[in-house]
Amino acid sequence: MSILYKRVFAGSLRAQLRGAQRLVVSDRAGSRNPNFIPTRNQSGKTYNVPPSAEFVARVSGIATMAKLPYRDTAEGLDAAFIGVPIDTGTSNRPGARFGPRQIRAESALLRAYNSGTRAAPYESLMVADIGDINVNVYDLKDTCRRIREGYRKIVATGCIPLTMGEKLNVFLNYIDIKHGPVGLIHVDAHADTSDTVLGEKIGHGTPFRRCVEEGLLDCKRVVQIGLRGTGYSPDSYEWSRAQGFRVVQAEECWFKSLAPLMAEVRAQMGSGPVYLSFDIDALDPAFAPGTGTPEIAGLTTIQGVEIVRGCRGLQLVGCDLVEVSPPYDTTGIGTSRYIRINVI
Ligand SMILES: [Mn+2]
Repeated sequence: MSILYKRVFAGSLRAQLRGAQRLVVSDRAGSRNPNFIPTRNQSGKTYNVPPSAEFVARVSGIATMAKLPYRDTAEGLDAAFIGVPIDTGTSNRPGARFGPRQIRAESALLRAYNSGTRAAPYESLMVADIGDINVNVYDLKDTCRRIREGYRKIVATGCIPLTMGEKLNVFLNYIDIKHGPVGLIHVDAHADTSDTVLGEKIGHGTPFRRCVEEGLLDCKRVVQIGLRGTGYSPDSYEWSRAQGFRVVQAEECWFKSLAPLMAEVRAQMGSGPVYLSFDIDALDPAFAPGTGTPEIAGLTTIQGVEIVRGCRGLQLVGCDLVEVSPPYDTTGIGTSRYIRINVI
């Protein structure tokens, strides 16, 4: 062990121990890079870094997302995890209201660096967990109002929301306030473009129809990937194509890498603002059974990761990963939640 390494390691360990004493997290507590000074350029603040499980037991502390600090405001953050624990809009099996809480619990397994991509998110972004929208489990319309109110405040700070919850069109409402119509990368087994379901305009099968009606999407910069299964007509995706969306059905994804597709998607999105909406049921239920409307013959986990990595370089203004329903993940190892937190 070199003297330099000893010094660095000792410094890191002291930081780790400070984190350990506080049990939740400490700024810089996870850094192992001797030259890393985690300051945020805009504000001069240090970055939030989760404590490394080498020094702070994963099972200790409060179960925030990725063991990041909890903040009650998005002020000063570049990005923030936020939960929308609701499943009142589901058409089939409920349970997604438990998704955000369970994902947070299982996110304790995340580490600070990705060895495959060399990604080091805590060295370039100020991130925290800002808790949940206080939803109304009895009233979906009131929940949408509460989401709008909450997200407007987040957007006003310049923070990018990383949402966990149920899919609703309201997430794109807030983005429109700041950016105008956005490009959309929608990864899902379902197009979610129904007009009404049981006479209702708001549900988890209608969000992108509403988004188009409200002018929230730059329709030439919309792609839907992984669509499959039975529908209400021979071509369930006709309406999407008529709007100018690119539709990539699951059959086009079978047996192949999606890296070439994502190169085309990046060209389609260009330099404009893009929203990424990832429904966990895009993945095959063999990988992610914990969801309300599973469809067979879906994407693999590898393809899911290729899609996320293929978004590198885009101007992402918001992301969500939705429809995780822990009660249907009976494997006991939290497969779908684990996949989800890694995708995030
Ligand atoms: Mn879906």
